[in-house]
Amino acid sequence: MRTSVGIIGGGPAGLLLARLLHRTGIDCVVLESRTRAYVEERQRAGMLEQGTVDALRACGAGDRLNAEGLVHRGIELRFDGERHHIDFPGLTGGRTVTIYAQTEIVKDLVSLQLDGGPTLLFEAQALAVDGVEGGEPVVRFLHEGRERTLSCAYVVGCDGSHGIASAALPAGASRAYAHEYPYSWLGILADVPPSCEELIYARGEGGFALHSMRSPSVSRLYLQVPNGTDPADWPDERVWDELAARFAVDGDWRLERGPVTAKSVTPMRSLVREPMRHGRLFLAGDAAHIVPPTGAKGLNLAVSDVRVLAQGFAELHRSGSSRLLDRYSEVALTRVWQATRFSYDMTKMLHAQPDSDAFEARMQLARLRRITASRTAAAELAAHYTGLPLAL
Ligand code: RFL
Ligand code: PHB
Repeated sequence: MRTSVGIIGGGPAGLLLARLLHRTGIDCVVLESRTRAYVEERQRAGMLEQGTVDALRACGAGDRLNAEGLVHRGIELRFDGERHHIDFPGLTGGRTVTIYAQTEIVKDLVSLQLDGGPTLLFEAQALAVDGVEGGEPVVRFLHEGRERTLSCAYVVGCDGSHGIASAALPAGASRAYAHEYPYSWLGILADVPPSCEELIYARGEGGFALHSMRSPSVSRLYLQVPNGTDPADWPDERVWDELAARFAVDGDWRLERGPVTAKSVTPMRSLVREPMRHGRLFLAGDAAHIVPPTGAKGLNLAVSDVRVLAQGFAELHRSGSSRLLDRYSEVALTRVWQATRFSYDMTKMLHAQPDSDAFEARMQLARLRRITASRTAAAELAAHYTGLPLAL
């Protein structure tokens, strides 16, 4: 097989890139190692920045998003038994965020691609990328029981945090900056209407808790748990009791409980690869960087990466100029480092330190009090949460 842009990974980054390239007349092939059902059901992100929503609409993937997405005008910060609303439009000149599950974005993009879009192969596992420093890199992959090759002008690794594309960067060509956090998130999906209208980020007695949602009838909730936690040690009743304790406030508020339909534990880490390109290989999305989910930035960064890349490829296709493509890593990393810093600060501000450092706990409260007392501090949080502009 031969194509202009070989894309490894059919998650949000790979599928959106394929869609954007297709619309500018550039041919590409997407190789996805899992089945269609698996990628469409994988529970992950839910909070979309305005720019992400705009990008999905602009490429024709906005129909269901417009009908089913829940527009949110802020979040609630909960600590010390108090509730504080952060008003996004008021603090950012009108910006909002939207709840629309990653599973639904993937379904929308897959169905557009299978309906006359570029080739998308499921159960096609990339094994290696060869020749990224030469003129025609080749992706070797396994499909239907045999090894095949895809020759490309360029390869984009959109294969997530456990993919193989980053391994094709020769030692010394790119550096990984990483940070591990001493806690994980236990996430549940529950068939119960959300107990809130906005997301609640709570710094509770026993640690962090987040109340999110997927629809007016489905809630998504997370609890900070120690690294290495086995979800089997958290029967549903224990999860609900702990959530209720961490969300407890002075005054009237109740956490509604319902049947739990999914439960999993995710470790938290930050990682940035710099640069995000070597020769004819580009990395985008989680293949290039990981953020802890506290800032809700992972999917949004994947989308902004591929928007930059798609514009670079479009310029090359149109005019033969690689000016923008050559700036990809620099442009993308400017945004990536800001989101990495924001996610890190949100994480450190809201999670209980396992060694219960009393001084650190007071620092967390001082940060939260500043955000709720100062319009400037709140505006800074709102600007990052709703998404910094993408400077192309
Ligand atoms: P993905 O989604 O991991 O997709 C990578 C795809 O590559 C495939 N693959 C391969 N294909 C072929 N050959 C190989 N050798 C391959 N190896 C892997 C995989 O099967 C997969 O289909 O990466 P992508 O596209 O970069 O998208 C990134 C996002 O998925 C991720 O950043 C977000 O889910 C992070 N995230 C959140 N981001 C937000 O912006 N807002 C949120 O509210 C939010 N909440 C979250 C999150 C992530 C979470 N977890 C589970 C990590 C909440 C959680 C709990
Ligand atoms: C989610 O809805 O899954 C979600 C929302 C906000 C976050 C993380 C996850 O910060």
